[in-house]
Amino acid sequence: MFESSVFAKFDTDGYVVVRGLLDVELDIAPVIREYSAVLDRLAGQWLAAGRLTSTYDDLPFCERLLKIVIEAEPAYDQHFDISLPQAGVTDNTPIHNGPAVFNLLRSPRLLDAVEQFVGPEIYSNPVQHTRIKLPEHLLPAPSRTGLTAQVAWHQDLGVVTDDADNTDMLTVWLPITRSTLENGCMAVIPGSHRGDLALHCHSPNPLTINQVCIPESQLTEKSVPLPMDPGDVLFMHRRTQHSGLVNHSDEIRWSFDLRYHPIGQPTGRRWFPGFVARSRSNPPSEQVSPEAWAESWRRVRHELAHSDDVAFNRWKHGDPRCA
Ligand SMILES: O=C(O)CCC(=O)C(=O)O
Ligand SMILES: [Fe+2]
Repeated sequence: MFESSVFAKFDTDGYVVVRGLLDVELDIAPVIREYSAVLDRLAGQWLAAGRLTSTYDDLPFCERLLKIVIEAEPAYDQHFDISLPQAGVTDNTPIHNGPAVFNLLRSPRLLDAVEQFVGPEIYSNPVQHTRIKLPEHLLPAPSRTGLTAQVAWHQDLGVVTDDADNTDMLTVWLPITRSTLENGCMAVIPGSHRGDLALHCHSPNPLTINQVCIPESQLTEKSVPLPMDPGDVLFMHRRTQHSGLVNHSDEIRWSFDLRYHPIGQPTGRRWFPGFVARSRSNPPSEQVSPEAWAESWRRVRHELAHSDDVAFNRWKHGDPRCA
């Protein structure tokens, strides 16, 4: 059980970092191994397509990815992400839903912690990503997205549809590599969760707190950067204002962001598949099969590929307030 100071910090500031919560060997190392295999496959394909001169298979994951992206300039983020994009999905849209990722989402260490925030009936919300960010000065333009570059100020409640306004959604952010002030750690505005949901606009990033409502200088002034090491976990309220800083370093900054809430509450992204991560009242309802989880994403991919694009958020393009 966490000490009461953890919840006091969360209630007052809208976030709390718990150090060393995860087991690096059990929770994180298998994910890196799994992604190394993904990169191995991609490197082979890009070599065969003449985009690479070598597969660089003697390098560890981060150094290898860096070399490959600089040389081949691929749109690499979607090959690694654990969710689908919000538009343009086809039957061939890449997505990675491997067993090591599934085990991370269901890590008993993680769920024991989440349970203390959201209770014993835990749903894994499908708003989930991995962000593998290259140094921004080395990031080729075709590879630059919200998953690979800085993330502007926003509230996570702003990225879901309004049916989830009362969902007790908890954001869980965890680094796979160390995240530092220099390489673009997370930054938060303490206490901002006590305010309302601010107007979000579609630029400069998709879904950014409107600069007229809250000027960026005001956010930056109150911003608290959160350097974290692998094993540390950040828990964040759905209205906490936060951003992912620019990676000014020469190293990769890699993280996962996940969300959980009580079973039965709207996810705010109804087209995507979540799952029962833990149910103390009905254990057989828990999703325990990594294959079934991966299959649920493939099924949705197929459905979206054969239907019109659906609206994923509450903010309209061209809102006059965003001009
Ligand atoms: O990792 C980042 O840069 C941003 C992540 C984020 O916005 C989140 O976890 O909600
Ligand atoms: Fe966020």
